[in-house]
Amino acid sequence: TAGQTIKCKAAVCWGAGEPLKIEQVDVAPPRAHEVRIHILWTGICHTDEYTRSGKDPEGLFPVILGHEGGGIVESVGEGVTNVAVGDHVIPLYTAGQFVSPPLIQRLTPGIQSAANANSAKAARPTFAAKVATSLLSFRPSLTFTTQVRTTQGRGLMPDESSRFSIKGQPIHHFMGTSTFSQYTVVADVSVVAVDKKAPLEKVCLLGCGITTAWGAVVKQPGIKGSSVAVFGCGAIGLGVIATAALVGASRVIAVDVNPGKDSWAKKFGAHEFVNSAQLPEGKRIQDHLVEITDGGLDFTFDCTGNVNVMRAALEACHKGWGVSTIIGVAAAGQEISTRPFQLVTGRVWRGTAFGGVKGRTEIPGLVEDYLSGKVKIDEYVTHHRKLAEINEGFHDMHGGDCIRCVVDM
Ligand code: NAD
Ligand code: AHE
Ligand code: ZN
Repeated sequence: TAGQTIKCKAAVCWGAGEPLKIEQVDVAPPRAHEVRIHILWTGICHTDEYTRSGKDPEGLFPVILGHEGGGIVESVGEGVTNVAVGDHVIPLYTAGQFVSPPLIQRLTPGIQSAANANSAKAARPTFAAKVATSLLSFRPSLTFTTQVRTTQGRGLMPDESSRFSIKGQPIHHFMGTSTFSQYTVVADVSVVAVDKKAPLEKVCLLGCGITTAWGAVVKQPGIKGSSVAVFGCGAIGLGVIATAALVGASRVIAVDVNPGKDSWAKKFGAHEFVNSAQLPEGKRIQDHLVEITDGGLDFTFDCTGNVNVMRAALEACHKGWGVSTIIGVAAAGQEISTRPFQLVTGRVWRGTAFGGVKGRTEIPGLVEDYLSGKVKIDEYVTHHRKLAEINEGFHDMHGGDCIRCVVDM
C-alpha cells in the first residue's frame, strides 16, 4: 500500500453539532516528513466532543476528529527518521518541533545564547530537542509555538493541504492526529514509537488525558508533602489525583457534583471527596475548602472546563503561595474572572496543555511506567465501542459513569 491512496472507514463530522458519520475516505500517501498510521484503537476525549459540539473557536468542518490513538506505522514519507514501518506509535497533538526565531529573540540573553548555540546544529528535531531542553524549565509551553501548530489549527498538514478526501472533497485534519480514521497521516514530529509489549488498546490513552494529568502534576514543583484539591473527577481529574498521590501529596481533596465520583476519586488516591452541589445553601465551594484546610490549598487543579469552577479553584488556594492550574478547556466566548486582590495576595493562576509533556521524549518512559505498574491506564477504561458505534461512545461520555471509552477501529 505504500505510495498509494488507501480507502478506509473514518468517522466524519460534517458540521458543528452533528453526529459523526461513518464514511469511506481516501487517505493519500504520506509526503516528506509525514507518517501514515494504521489506527487500531482510539479513546474519545471530552475535547473531541467540545469541537464536535461547535464550542471550539478553532473548529472546522467537515473534519475527522480524534486525538487519543494507537496504531502501527504503514508507510513513511521521505526524510522520516524517528519512526519506521511496523513501529507501534502514538500520534501527538503537541509536536515539539521548532522554536521560532522571533520568539528566541524575546527570551533573556542567557537563554538566547543557549538557543543559538543549538541552532547551529541545524537538524530540526535535534534543534527542537536541545532548545526545548534548555528552555522548557523556563517556559513550559514553548513547544506550542511550532510551525506545525499553525497549520494544525487550520486542519491541514504542514504543507497546507489535507491527506483526507471523500469523492475529491478535502476533509479537515484535527489536532494534527485525526485518530477517528482507520488510517491517518501525521507530521513526523507529531508521532512517537512505543514498546511493542504495551497493548495499544490501553496506551492509546497516553495520547491525551492520562499524560496531561500526569504532566500537570509532575512538572509542578512542590506537590510532595502539600495539600491538593482537584475539581472534576473525569479521566483528567482522576489522573491528577493518582499522580498527586504518586508523588506524595499529603492531602488530596477531590471535588465533583456527581456523587458517583466519590468512590472513583478514592480508588485513584484521594483522601477526601466533597460534593460541591451538596453544600449548605449559600456556601461556596472555595469558602468550604478554605475552612477545612486552615486557610486554603497549596495546589488546586481545574479539570472541568467550567470558568466558575476555575475561579473557585483559584480562590480555594492559600494566600501567599497557593497555585491553581487550569487544565479544563472552556467554550468559545467564556472568560475567567476573579478579584485581582486574589493574585495580589500571592496566589498564582496558571494553565497547561498536554501537561507540558514533551511526547516524543517522555511518552516511551510513561509506557514503561505503565508496564511496570507505576502508572494506571486499565482502570480508566470503562466502556468499549466499535467504530460503527462511535456516536454511542460520545453518548457514554455524558452518562456520568464513563471515564474513558476506547473505540476498536
Ligand atoms: P469529563 O467530562 O470526563 O470530567 C469532568 C468532570 O467534572 C465530571 O466528573 C463532572 O461531573 C465534573 N464536573 C462538572 N461540573 C462540575 C462542577 N461545577 N464542579 C465540580 N465538578 C464538576 O472530562 P475529562 O475528559 O476528564 O476532561 C476534563 C476537561 O479537561 C475537559 O474540559 C477537557 O476538554 C479538558 N482537557 C484538557 C487538556 C489539556 O491539555 N489542557 C487535555 C485533556 C482534556
Ligand atoms: N481550540 C481551543 C482550545 C483547545 C485546547 O485548549 N486544547 C488543548 C488540548 S485539549 C486536549 O484534550 C491544547 O493542547 N491546547 C494547546 C494547543 O496548542 O492547542 C480554542 O479555544 O481555540
Ligand atoms: Zn484530549
